[in-house]
Amino acid sequence: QDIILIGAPVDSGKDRRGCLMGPDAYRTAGLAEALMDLGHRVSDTGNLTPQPATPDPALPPHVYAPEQTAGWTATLAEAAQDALATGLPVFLGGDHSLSLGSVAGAANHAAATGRPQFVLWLDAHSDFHTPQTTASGNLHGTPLGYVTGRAGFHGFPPVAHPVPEENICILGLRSVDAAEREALQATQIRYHDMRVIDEQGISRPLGAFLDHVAAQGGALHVSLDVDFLDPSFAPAVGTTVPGGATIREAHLVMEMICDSGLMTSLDLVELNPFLDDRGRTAQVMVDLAASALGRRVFDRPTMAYS
Ligand code: DIR
Ligand code: MN
Ligand code: MN
Ligand code: MN
Repeated sequence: QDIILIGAPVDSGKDRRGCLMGPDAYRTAGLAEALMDLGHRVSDTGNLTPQPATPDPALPPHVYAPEQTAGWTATLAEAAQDALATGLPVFLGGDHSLSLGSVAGAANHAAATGRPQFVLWLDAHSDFHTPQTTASGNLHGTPLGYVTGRAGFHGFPPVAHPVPEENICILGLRSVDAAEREALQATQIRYHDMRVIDEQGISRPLGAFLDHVAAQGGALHVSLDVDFLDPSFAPAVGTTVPGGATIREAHLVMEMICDSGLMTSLDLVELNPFLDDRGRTAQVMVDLAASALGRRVFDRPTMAYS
């Protein structure tokens, strides 16, 4: 497969800094080499920079850095659409506000090729806010609100092809505020919190969703937030929430995605290398990406985790 690594050092989606170092942490942890070892052709386009954008006075004043994120959204939507014409883009974040652009661009490409767009959201949070409903003012909590076409994103590029709610599956939830929960419950989004995963195993809800995507002939965008994982082995994220996916649950998700053959684009988001412990979170994210793109348990190279 042709894999295109796209550096997206987005750091405007929340006020805690550090995600801008994410792309280089993935490079340092050997992402390109891991994917080449699996037989892929890998290119690295380097890091993008955001288009200039102007602030929109209709946004609530507590929203953090909206014009930077609006600029990133425009840049990333174009980059996603362009890359999908030639391969499978992997967005090296950057915080989760990069997915306003990566998912919107993927949906544009899918529409142009006559396929429905599906999204798998692996996250402790549902990220379904709008600039009007966010209490924190942090736009990394809004990408699913944006790509489903919710109102209130003043100053952001219009969403040409909103992703239908019923085409979205969220796995890993364990931090959803009241406003978001109410909004989510009124939608067709398939969301599964950690309790469901504890009770049923992660393969059941995921398998049902992947079957659905396959039956619809869909394109699948996967968005992997570091905080989907338990902070005991993935500490490098600003919004750790205890009780996350285990390393095996996360690899199983990636292996099932690989087996499905459905993934057309991937985000690796919210890694904050400033908070990491000798690079181990970056390494886990690289290993998960490798599982999604063909690495198997039994031919995993012998690695020394110190
Ligand atoms: C939180 C943060 N729900 C907010 N969201 C995060 O600020 O609205 N998403 N961290 O992954
Ligand atoms: Mn997120
Ligand atoms: Mn999260
Ligand atoms: Mn407006």
